[in-house]
Amino acid sequence: MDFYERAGVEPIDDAPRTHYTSEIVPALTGAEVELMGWVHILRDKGRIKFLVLRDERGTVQVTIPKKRVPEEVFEVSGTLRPETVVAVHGTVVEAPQVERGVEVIPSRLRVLNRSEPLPIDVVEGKAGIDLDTRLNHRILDLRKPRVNAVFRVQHCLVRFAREYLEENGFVEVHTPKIVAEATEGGANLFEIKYFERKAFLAQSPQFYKQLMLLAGFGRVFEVAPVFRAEKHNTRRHINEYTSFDLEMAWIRGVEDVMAIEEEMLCHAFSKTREHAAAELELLGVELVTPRIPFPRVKYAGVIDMLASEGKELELTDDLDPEAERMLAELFPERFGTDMVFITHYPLELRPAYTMPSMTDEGMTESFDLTYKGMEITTGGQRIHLYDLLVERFRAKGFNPDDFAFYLDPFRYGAPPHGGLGLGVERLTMQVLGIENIREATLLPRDRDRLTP
Ligand code: AMO
Repeated sequence: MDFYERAGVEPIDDAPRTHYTSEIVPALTGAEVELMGWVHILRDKGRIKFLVLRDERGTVQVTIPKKRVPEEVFEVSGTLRPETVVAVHGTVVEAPQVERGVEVIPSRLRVLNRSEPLPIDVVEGKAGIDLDTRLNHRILDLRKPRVNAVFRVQHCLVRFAREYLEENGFVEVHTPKIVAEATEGGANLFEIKYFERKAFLAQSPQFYKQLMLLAGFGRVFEVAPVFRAEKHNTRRHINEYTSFDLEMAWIRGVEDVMAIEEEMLCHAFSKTREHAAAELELLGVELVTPRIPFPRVKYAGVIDMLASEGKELELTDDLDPEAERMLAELFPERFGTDMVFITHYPLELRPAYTMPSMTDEGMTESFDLTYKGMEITTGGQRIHLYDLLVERFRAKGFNPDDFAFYLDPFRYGAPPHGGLGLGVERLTMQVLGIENIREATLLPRDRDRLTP
C-alpha cells in the first residue's frame, strides 16, 4: 500500500533543502532554491496566488502567477490550506513591494503533508485568544514566530550561562529526581509510589549537588526539571520547572557564590543579546546587561525599606507578592538597577543546610537575587561541619536518621562550599517582560494542567 498516495501527498525524495527562508535575499536574485516549510498565509487572487512560506528561520513570499508557472504547480497551489507542509523549488526574483525585496516563483511545488482546519490561528495579530486555549493547543501555538522566539531566547540564556560555567571549571552532573527525602521542607513535595515504598519527586538537586563536592568534583552544575506541589495557581509558580543549579567548593564565603552568579548572568545576557538579536527584536525587548557588582541589601534592610513605605512585615515573614511589587519600584529608585541581591535571611526562612551567619545573629549566609521585582535565584553558603549540620536538622524538627545518606558523608571531611538555584522559566519571563510564567514554559504543568 502506498501510504503517501493514500494521504494524497508527495513522497519525500532526494531533493535537498538548499536554503532557509531567511536566506532568500536580493543577492540571490536569479538563483534556483529548494525551500521547505508551512503555508503560513495564503491569498488567492484567482489567476495569481500568494503564499507566505514559513520555516524555522522566518518567512518568504512565494508568488504563483498562472501564466508564469507550470500548469501542475498552479493546480497544486489550489489545494493548499493554512499549515499545509510544502517543498517549493523555484527562482528568486526581485520584488520591491515585499519586505525582503525578493520572492520565489516556483517551478515545482510538492505537498508533503496536509493540515486539517486549525483549532487556533498560527498567524499572529489576529483576534487574541486566552492563554488556556493557547496552552491546550501548545504545539500549534509554538509555531507562532513570537511564541517560538521566547524559547530560542531561553535556549541562549541557558547555553551561555552553561558556557560560562564550563569555562570556569564546573562539571555538569545528572542527579536522581526520584528521592527519599525533601530538601526544601515538606510542604510542596510530590509523593510517588516506588514499588513497595514511598518516594518523592525531587524539589531541587540540593543534597546531591552538595554531595558531589564531597565526592571530589570541586565545582558542579546541573540543569534539570524539579517538582513542586504548589497547590495554588499563581503567575510565577508551576509544578515542574527547570532548575539551573550550581555548587562550588573552597569558597571563602557566600560572596564568592554571588560573584559567580554576577559574572555568569552578565556573560549570558551579553551573548544572548548577540546570538538572539533577531528574536529579541521580534519580541521588542532590549536586553540590558546589568553592571557588576549588583547591589546587596540585607533582608532586615528590606523589611525596614518596606516599613518606611507603609508595608509592615515581621523579620521572619516571607516577602509576599505585594512586597515584591513594591520592591520592583523601590530597588531601581534606591540602587539605579533592577538586579539586586537580598542577603542575610533569618534562620527561620532558610532550609536546615544553610550556614548561620557569624556576623548577624539569627541570620544566615544566604541570598536571593531579585530581577525586576521577582526572585529568580536562591543561594548561599552551606554548612560543611557535621555537628552543626545535625544540630540544624534537629532544630528544624527533622530526624537526622532519615537523612543519613546526606549527613553521613559530612563526617569524612567536607570542603567549605556554597551554591545557588536559578529558575530558568523565571529568568526567561523577567528578561522578556512576560506576565505569566506559563508563557515562558514550553509545556507547563500546573494545578489544572497535565497535558499536552
Ligand atoms: P528555591 O526553593 O528558592 O531554592 O528555588 C530556587 C529558584 O527556583 C525557582 N522556583 C520556581 N520557579 C517556578 N515555579 C516554582 N514553583 C518555583 N519554585 C522555585 C525560583 C527560585 O529562586 N535548593 C535551593 C537553591 C539553592 O540554595 O541552591 C532552592 O531550591 O527562581
